[in-house]
Amino acid sequence: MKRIVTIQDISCFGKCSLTVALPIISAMGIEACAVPTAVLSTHTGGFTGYTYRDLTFDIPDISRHWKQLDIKFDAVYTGYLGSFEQIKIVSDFFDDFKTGDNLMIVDPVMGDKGRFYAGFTNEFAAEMRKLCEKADVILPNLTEAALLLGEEYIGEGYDEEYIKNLLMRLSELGTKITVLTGVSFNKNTQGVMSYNRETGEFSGYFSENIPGYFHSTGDVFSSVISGALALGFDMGKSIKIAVDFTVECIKHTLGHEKDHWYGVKFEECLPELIDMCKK
Ligand code: PXL
Repeated sequence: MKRIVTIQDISCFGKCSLTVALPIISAMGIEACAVPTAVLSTHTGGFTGYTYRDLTFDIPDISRHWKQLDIKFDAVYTGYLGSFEQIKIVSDFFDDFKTGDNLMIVDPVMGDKGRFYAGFTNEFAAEMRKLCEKADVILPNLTEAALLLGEEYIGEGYDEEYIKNLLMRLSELGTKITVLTGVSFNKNTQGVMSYNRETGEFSGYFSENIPGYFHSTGDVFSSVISGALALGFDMGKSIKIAVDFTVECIKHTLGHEKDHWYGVKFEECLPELIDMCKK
């Protein structure tokens, strides 16, 4: 049985980060372990008045205990990190648990649609860039890619050459595989493009573009791709499973956006994810 540790916040209400990653990873038949980076009453994407308890300084103690127990992970997957200091501590966590044949996967969660999520700064983005330098796989969206490279966000009207160039420059951070999400060359399709620095190969996988904004779909995608890679699927197949499942979750939420504006109804789609992993 494979084992993943995911490092991100727990937003107690709102369906994102750990409350998405843990059930998805478990459904894929993988042992799911968690390092909570912060406890929030809700996520920050549309709620006001949320509580925030920082757990940065619990992380080294958790790491120390797990090292004593000699616990090993097939993948370490990081998502939303709540503070600048946390990035350095998570970087130490990578040093503690990298074995040479496991995967360090970073979703550099910082923003979307050209804007930072609440509380993030350029200083944070510069530090996140350093964590990406230590990763095997990074999973930025177009906004996060621009923030990592310190350049202007281009949200539409770009072509394949622009995306390939972005991927190559991101991979110069040192990552083996760079997966760029939310890529859309026309209004009917949306998907991801990836670049493998070792083989020099680009690949793309696109599905239908469903208009609207669906919170937490980045966390759904990243959890699934992390699980698929840990299970040993190749990059192409892992991307396909992650895109197809994310689109299923969005379709399942369509028509229920008023009650489920804060996160997609991924739960009822988990049986399909289990099937996708069998094929
Ligand atoms: O889905 C990314 C995410 C994770 N965690 C928290 C967030 C967000 C996005 O808004 O607010 C707390």
